[in-house]
Amino acid sequence: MSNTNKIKNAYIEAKERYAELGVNTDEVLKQMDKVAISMHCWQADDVTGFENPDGQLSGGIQATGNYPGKAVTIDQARNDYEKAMSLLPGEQRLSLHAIYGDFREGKADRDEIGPKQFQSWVEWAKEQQIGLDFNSTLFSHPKADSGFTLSDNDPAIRDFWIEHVKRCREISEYFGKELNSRCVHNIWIPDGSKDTTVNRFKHRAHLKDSLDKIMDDKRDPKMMADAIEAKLFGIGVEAYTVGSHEFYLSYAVARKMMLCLDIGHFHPTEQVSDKVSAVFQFIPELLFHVTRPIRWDSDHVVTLSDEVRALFEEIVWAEKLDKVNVGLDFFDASINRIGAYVTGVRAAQKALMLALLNPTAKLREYDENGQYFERLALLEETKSMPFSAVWDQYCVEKNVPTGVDYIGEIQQYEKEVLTKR
Ligand code: RNT
Ligand code: ZN
Repeated sequence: MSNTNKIKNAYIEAKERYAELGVNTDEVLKQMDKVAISMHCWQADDVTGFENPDGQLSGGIQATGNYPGKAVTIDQARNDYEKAMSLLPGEQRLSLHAIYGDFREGKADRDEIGPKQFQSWVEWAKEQQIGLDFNSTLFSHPKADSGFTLSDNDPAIRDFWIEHVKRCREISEYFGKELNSRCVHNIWIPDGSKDTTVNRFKHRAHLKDSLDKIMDDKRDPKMMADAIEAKLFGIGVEAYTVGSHEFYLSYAVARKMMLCLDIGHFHPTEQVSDKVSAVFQFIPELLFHVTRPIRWDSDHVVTLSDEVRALFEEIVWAEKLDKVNVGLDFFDASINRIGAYVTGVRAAQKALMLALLNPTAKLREYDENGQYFERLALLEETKSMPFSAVWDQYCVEKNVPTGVDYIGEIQQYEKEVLTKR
């Protein structure tokens, strides 16, 4: 029997098993297409970008490892994204950072960039038939050396970064219009300090004021939407982070904006999944940075971990699938970077599929009737349902490798392309 037939047969059996629990797997396969994962551009080159290829990554984040094959030109990076996306089922988008502009025709500082530096990205995205998301880059720059950007005490520094973010919002709107697909623009700043800070209030007041100035510049909400990303701490910024969760949660509620929840940006025992149903009571739309923190915000490649599964379950159970934007955020320089992409995106997609395959109607019924033993037992049993048969079927339908087959494809790409760099 051919492999495709084996997969088909396994799927037919799995479909029956899930149907017994009231789950329609054909519907699940259709729903999978409604969520486009926004693949982050920065895994391909360890967050270096093309503005200054020799530049040092700053801002309390770090890509460790020295695996060969890092993309150093814009063409190499695009090749890598194309390769990764060719091995992924379902819909993708690409999330660009401002430092990934096309500077081949001339440098432009952060307060000078505009659609011009991103025109070739739009052309590329049109060819790929994908949407683009965007991120202001407020790190890896001499004007971030004080450790503060939008919240710096020096008004000249704040103005420089305010202008940068305004330009990034213009670029985001341009992406939305050109690609006919709204662009999500995310703002994360590294601001903070290593040791006890007396002027905590002052810096946060500066940040509030800077954000207000930025948002005064009205953009078409159908073409772009802003999200703000909080953080607990960074390397060298252990004592004080200006853009904390409370700060941005309050700002997002007050100004009716999207909040970005990065799974790595909370205390290690805090469950970000539990925040979904809380925050959605007050904020209509969320962005997630799906990542894998190990002990701290280490940005490991996403795997099918309990927390990632719980996150997607909460989104599905809150019936907010159409109100979430799923971005990824990891940068591991110690392994094949394309392999990192494919493994990470697939893990997020698997978590989504597993959440959709839950017998939610039955579970809700048990929940509401106070049948907690039954709820517990059914949740346990779902863990050993034939999920892989549905996943393989999805990959076959999308014409991408099933199971472990993508490992070989990535090894070949490494041999033919990456090792020649
Ligand atoms: C940093 C934030 C942020 C960055 C990217 C590169 O802790 O998570 O999202 O990882 O902007
Ligand atoms: Zn993040």
